Amino acid sequence: MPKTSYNAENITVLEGLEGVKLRPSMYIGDTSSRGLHHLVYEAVDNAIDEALAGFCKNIIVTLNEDGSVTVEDDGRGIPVDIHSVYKKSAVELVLTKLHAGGKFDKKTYQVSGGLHGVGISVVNALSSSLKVEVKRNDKLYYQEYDHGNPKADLKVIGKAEGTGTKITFLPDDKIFQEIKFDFEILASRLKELAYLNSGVTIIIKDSKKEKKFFFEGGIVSFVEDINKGKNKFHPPIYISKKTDSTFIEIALQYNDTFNESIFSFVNTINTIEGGTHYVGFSMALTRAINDYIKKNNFGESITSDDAKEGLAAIISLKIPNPQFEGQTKTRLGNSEVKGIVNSILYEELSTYFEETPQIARLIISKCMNAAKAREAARKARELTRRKSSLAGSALP
Ligand code: 0RA
Repeated sequence: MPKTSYNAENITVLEGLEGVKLRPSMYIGDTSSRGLHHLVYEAVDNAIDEALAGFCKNIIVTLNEDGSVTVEDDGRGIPVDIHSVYKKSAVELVLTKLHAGGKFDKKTYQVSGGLHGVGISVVNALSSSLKVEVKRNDKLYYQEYDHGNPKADLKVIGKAEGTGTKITFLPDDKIFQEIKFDFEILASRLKELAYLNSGVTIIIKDSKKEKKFFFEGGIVSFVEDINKGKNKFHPPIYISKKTDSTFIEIALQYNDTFNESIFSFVNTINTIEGGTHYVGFSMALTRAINDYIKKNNFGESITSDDAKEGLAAIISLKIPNPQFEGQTKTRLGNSEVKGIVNSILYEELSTYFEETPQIARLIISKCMNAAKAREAARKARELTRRKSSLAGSALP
């Protein structure tokens, strides 16, 4: 029964986590393996936020023998001071209150990379046990939770060097269909995060193996890796633009295959269904190439499919209010983004073509070959159709 003595804040705190337990899918998508792994991403996102703010260099994810996971970072450490209204440590508020990030120093585009961005309290609510250690003020602080409920207040348990946060949690087997983590699933997402946050080292390990991801070159390294072992036409082209609230980065490099390998991310979320940023990218690429063809009287114009043949590219955006649409909420809907990406890429690419005509010619002849092949394939198809329609009457 609800107690009438609770004030408004208390109710938010208490009901917050109960709501998460009642409807976990609303917060983490589902309670299958996908949702389970999302717990780790949510915990890692908090560390990534510290890295984006410039305070964290290393993140270590450990899959423990008992089935729990530890996420450790060398950021500032979750604040430990007692909140004047709640009379609880900031650590406890961050772990028990939805959206209690309290990071007022964050730039607007530095929104959480988590699919839902709900914070570490959701991980706590969905864990049968969670332990947090914070290194701050040369002290080591500790607190433990049981199904999201603190077993005791945060307390000092020793001295510490440096700063950081270490969270160990065991997912609740009453909530998740299975609670076994897959090393490779986690590793591939952590690798992606390391590409998208250059300079941050992310390690994943269990009792048998360890993988370390660090990419000084960020998305340029990403493109280089996609093109590893393939013939390249030019060094990767890197374009970046920062405005007040948005940050756009694009890396691209053509190879001699016929496949398109374009990956797009918004606030580190892989937008596999594409969206306005991808449309803007395609438009700018095609327009810059067609302009160059026309200007130099090279011949017929190409289509956007021709422009993307043999192209490896990463589009990474950091924007304040992403609108995710589609079946899996991985298509960017923000209409303004199309024009922004289109104009930035068009301008930068046109300049690049002007400044490096030898590379421009290589890229353009590759695209014009794609156009020729497409035209030849169309003609061949038409010819076969004509033949088979003539032969059709002769069928038994
Ligand atoms: C609130 C405020 C500050 C940092 C954090 C939370 C924080 C949370 C997590 C979760 C995992 N690792 C974390 N690291 C930091 C800002 C602290 C300050 O102003 O000193």
